[in-house]
Amino acid sequence: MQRESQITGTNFDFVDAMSGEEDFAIAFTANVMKLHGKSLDSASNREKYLALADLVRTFLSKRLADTEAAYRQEQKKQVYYLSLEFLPGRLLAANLLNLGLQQVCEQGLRRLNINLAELIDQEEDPALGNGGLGRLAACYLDSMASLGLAGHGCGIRYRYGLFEQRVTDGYQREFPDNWLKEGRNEWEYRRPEETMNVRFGGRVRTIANGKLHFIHENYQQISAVPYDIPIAGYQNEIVNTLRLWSAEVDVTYQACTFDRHGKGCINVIADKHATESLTDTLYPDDSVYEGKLLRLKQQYFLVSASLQSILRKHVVNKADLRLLPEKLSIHINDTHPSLAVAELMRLLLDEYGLGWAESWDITTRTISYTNHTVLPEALEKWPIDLFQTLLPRIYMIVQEINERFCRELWDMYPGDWQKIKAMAIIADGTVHMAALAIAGSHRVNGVSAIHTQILKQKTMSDFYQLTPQKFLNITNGVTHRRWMLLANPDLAQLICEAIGDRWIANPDELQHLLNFAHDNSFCCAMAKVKFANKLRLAKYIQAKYGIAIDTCSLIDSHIKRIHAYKRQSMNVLHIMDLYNRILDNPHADIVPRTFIFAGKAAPGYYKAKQTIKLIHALAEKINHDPLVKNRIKVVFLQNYNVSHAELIIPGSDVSEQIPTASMEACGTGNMKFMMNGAVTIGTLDGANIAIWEAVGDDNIFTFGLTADQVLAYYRNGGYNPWDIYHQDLRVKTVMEQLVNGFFPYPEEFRAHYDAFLNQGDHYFVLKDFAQYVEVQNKLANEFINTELWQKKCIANVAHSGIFAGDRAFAEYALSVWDLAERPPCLRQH
Ligand code: NTF
Repeated sequence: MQRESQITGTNFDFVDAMSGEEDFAIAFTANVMKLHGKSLDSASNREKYLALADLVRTFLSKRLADTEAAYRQEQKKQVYYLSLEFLPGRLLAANLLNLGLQQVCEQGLRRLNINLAELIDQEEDPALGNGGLGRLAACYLDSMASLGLAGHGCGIRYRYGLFEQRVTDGYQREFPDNWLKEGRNEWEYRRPEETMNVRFGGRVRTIANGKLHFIHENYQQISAVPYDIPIAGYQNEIVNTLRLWSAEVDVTYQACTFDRHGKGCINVIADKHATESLTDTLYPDDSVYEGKLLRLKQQYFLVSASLQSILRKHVVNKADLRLLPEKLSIHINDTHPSLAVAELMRLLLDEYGLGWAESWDITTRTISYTNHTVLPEALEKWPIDLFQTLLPRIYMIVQEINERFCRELWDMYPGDWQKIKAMAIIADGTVHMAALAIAGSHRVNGVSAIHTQILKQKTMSDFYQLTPQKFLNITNGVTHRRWMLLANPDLAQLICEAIGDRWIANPDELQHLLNFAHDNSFCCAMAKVKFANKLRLAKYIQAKYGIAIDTCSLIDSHIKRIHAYKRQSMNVLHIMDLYNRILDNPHADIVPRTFIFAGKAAPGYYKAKQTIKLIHALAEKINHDPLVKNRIKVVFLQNYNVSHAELIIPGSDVSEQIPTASMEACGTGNMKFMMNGAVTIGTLDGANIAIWEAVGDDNIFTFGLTADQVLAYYRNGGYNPWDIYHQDLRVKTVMEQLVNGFFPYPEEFRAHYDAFLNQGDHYFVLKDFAQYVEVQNKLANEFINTELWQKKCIANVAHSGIFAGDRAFAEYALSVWDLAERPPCLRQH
């Protein structure tokens, strides 16, 4: 009772606090009847969930309308965050928390003998993103609303989300993620009256009568229908929107022609489905660019529909277009929406009749860009012919931008063709999207200090030299409301009891927890919370996979996309080595460990899929070996999503963050583990470095090559992994085990073996292996000293304040979007 009122408060406007639960129960029962024509007794949990979500939506609706009206009246500067991906996670629990309804709802349902947690479990977890980039976008939406800033997401309403992963015999299989089974999502508002039309293909005719006019003809026009998902701020009455666009064709007025084949309306309907397939699926590649026509089409569809509707709203409000940069900001999340630069130019030039210089000035002052990766395979470069055929007018504009840009470069660097070519937006038969994004933005940011440094010194060094004032770093942040209050309510409660609840509004206050590092009763209570979370996780694993895990064991989790640079395979090699130590000495004193893996591999990424197979082969071998005596368990959780992360992170002791240094732009899982008291084992890359700086050497386990060392190796042609093979018996043994029948699949892991030994070990797994094993041993020894370990956990939570999304977002507000008001969490600094 006390706990809930402390961390959620109650803000239920149509009932007073005393009778709230009862009225809630009545309203809920009536809603089940209204929605399903059923009494509560005969309604299924899914039906109850839908009725509850619908009830909660009524609270959101009013606030959504009020927020919109208030913004209009105050003429507040708006931010539009354009992203091809959003991973919002389940919304019911988040909305209850943010609306302050958690307590009244939980208790009202309890009166009806309904367990809220069971209804929460009925919600689909929308998988409209691949991983970190999409989840970050969702965290920022939460922060924008919670800080009371007018920030909205613009994305695509994919009919099917990221594929559902099922593993059979260790092999990943993909199934469509049919998240809109019922045809709609319970949170969204369809707004057909705000439909925009997006044009593809055709040709452009130029007419010169005093001024040049560009007539776009013979194009295919596709309707973009917006669906708005309300995003509630944390107990502040604000509700912003996430606007998702869907490709739709209205055939009501389309005559069916009955030709001699007698097909009639069949053709019309078939065409409708073909056109609408534009927004059917999310591309499942993470950090890899897929040069497919449909992807470019999706990018333009999102950008064009969003910008048309943003400009229309601006003009309807009778605002001057020249004031656009003062009235709104358009942010592009990685290069995927960078067509926004050309589309904004098109709208200003062709639709609103402005001149080039003025349009360019408005565009560059309105748009800003975040880069999220330096991996070359993720850099988008579209072939000219494909680009030009699909977007003829946009291509003309990109050509003009490129010409003017190159002229400027020529003035700066006369004769330096090589430099100009390296920076050109159109070069080598392709359109370079990152170059377009940089040229068209007034701010370009990286997502961690080291990543920004690599952008400045390497990946974008020419651009940095040209316009250093554009570049800045904003280290990512995540919402502690979802990742602490919702995912780990017992920890949140414990913290409130110790230091009060001000940390919820200002996570820097978590520092006060350091005063409790020597307080036995607090340390005990914290250990108890962790144990309860481990138990919850263990129960899930037992129920789902029939694997019993030891809740006293060290739970070590590696959960993220499966990718060679994230080095799940190095984790596997360490577990093999640990196992070998038991085989060599069955009585070896080994700290009991549970290794948890979860993550999807891109369907076309053979080696990543084989890593999943390898993890399963290892689990099969170890989990059933009587010699191991349950001292090691390996578990792979299928179909990793936001909800799984909410379960695994609070129940973990150790957070695996072991990418090849220089490759992980930032990482955000690392922050979520940290704020839940897990200790990081990590390389000095991305935000791991910031975590290390925050917690100090004693509270993190770092190892391996630094980014500078890795980059130096690349410059000098790599290293020879066979040297390590010959020097380190442990490495030799695990390498041989990949191919010598140790696993009952002799040729299955040949690709891994070859990548490590015969192809130069591009990700430096063998190079970092010895140090990794060493810190793993150190970590296990420190884990058994529970007092010492508890202090590490506290230090991690206490120093996690700077990784709150509110801090990151506030930095954007101040340094990128130039929002007039200072967000509250920056006011005190
Ligand atoms: C990801 N980038 C990075 O790989 C992560 O390190 C980072 O934490 C997140 O972005 C969020 O910034 C991508 O997913 C992409 F698409 F850019 F490759």
